[in-house]
Amino acid sequence: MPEKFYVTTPIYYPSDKLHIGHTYCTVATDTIARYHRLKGEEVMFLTGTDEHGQKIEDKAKEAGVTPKQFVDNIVEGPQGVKDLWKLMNISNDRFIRTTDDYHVSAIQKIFKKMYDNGDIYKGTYKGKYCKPCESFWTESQLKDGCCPDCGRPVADAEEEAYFFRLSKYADRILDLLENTDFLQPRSRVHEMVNNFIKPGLEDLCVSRTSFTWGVPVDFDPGHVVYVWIDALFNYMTALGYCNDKYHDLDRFWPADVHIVGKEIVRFHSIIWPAMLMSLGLPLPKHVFGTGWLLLDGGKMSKSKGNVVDPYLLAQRFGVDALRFFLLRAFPFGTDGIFSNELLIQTINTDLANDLGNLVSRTTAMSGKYFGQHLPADCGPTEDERDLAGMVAQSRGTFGMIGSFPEEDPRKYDVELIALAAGLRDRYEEAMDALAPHKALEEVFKLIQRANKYIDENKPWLLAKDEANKPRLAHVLYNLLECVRISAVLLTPFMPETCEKIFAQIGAEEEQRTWQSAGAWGLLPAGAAVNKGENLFPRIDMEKELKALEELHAQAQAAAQEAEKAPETITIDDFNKVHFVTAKILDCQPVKKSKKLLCFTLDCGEGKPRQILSGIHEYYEPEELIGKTVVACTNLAPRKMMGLESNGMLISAVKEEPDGSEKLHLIMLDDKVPAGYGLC
Ligand code: ME8
Repeated sequence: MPEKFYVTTPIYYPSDKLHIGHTYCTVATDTIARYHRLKGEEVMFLTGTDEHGQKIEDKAKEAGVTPKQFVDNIVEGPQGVKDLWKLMNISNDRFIRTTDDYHVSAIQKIFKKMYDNGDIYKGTYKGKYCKPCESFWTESQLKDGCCPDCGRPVADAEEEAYFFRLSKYADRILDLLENTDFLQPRSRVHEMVNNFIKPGLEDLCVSRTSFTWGVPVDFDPGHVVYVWIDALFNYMTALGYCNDKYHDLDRFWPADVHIVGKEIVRFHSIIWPAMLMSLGLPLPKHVFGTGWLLLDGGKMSKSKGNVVDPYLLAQRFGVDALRFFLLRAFPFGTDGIFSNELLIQTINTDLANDLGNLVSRTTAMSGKYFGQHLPADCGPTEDERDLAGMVAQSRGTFGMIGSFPEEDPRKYDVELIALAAGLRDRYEEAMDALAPHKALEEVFKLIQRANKYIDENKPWLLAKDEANKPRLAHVLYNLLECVRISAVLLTPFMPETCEKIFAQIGAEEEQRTWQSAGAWGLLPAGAAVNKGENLFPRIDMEKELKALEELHAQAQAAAQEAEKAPETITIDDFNKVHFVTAKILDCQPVKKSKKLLCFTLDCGEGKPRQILSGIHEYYEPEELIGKTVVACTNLAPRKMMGLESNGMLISAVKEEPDGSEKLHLIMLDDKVPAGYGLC
């Protein structure tokens, strides 16, 4: 049975198009998944989208579509989440959407299980709420009175809600974080312990009544499950926990590692294990918190207008160059500062100068001096094989690499071969420690050493004398082997480029495997070598920066334009909406709701009409009775808090700086009779 490996990305919140920061995390996870597949393991790589919550409900409302239509467009639509992962060559085995039926009903069962075992109970929530983050906070958790995650203002919140007994698990969580390697890198442990556990873990509010776009609590209508419970369990429902759609739970749970951004480490390393403990389920083996890609010193966000578009970069530089850059330029686990200069510089230095040059010089010289095939006897000598074997056996620590007189060029061979033979082990160690940047560093040490080897051996001089041809062939063979081993190990990072390299050096399937990367001399000496296209042409930094700046400005202008100008509709579209004048006959607060008022209206229809409106924060019911307002009467009926609403009252909306909205009911002169249409 092959070893199994289960790895996940966070499931993305489809409130906007994804940017390079999201792409970073998914590309990293994809590379880790591909690495384990390369080693012959059975891999489950899960990604997906986290589609519930108030922010989505609000955005959908703003866009004039249902929440499901809204998320469908961002997840499945053009340049949506799935499109982006396809473009970036993401090899996920499964994609979960939290609106999938099997997940929704699984979450209901999970919530009920925790309710039945006493870990979820009903109470009243009083505290602070950050709407953009959908997070509740206690006063003591706020930073300068604002949300400790995003720094934005929070609002007072009070509602009847269900709570999860997080406090009960505080000691076990502390032990898990401090005494095991569950959470990585280690620096994240101190953050969690000092910021969240030491101040005291309070029970967590896990249901909402202030909006409806969520998984309904099936035994208490009006409550929806807190979006983080819904989201975290995706890692298990996507394997079949509490549903019949999938059946891989025994095979893949517990997960080997959840890769997550640093701001959601809290959810994954405190709340998630506590809920699993409550249900008696095994914990994931590791949670790894990555850093952020920052821009201009801050996090990328649509509202700051500083997002970097992965589509644009992939189109200009190629998918593999972009994938490579993300993992080469930023140590995994710490923040990195993205810039176009750094991107171009990384491509020019590592891919054009080092890798691209090595491949093109090696294949070009093989073609020029020997035609398509090197002579059959140019492969490794017995001594070289022994040396490589010893290096591999000692897992790269073998130090004695023979001594040759100063003028003997074989000293270069020995150095090169020793470096290549120990590479796979050093690479493996780095990848297993979730340090892909270190793995790349090791591969590039060989690539740079091989380029130096060309300069040391000067093949162009060797080619001048027929007597040196065997040496020349051996030098080229050694270079091809370095290219082959490097390409095997770069495959998880740049799958398409490595395919091209294998084709250029004539490496067959069995010379592309993990096993083959640990052995020297596997490429047949007479393999068919073909100089192909230049893999990474050098980029003119100045010109490219200018072009990117222009494209970015154009894209921003187009986005601003689109935001300013709402989609136009025809007069026929407009006429579809029935606005009428309405007299308020009665108005009552809705039980258990802070926001809703229930109106009885005369719309000139011969019988009263009931409409619910979320304006209790702004008006007392009695001040509205007798007023004349505007109602839309042909909206599909909708149930809220158990009551049917048959239309909508029209208000003016003002967005406040903290993201909340203020509504002013549109009122008409009371002399206007009820039931008049508006045109
Ligand atoms: O957090 N640099 O979704 P999300 C690096 N739905 N990583 C970044 C980034 C940046 N500039 N911006 C975002 C959620 N990310 C939840 C997850 S999992 C059960 C639920 C990362 O779409 C961010 O850190 O807001 C997070 O790990 C991921 O993108 C998804 O963010």
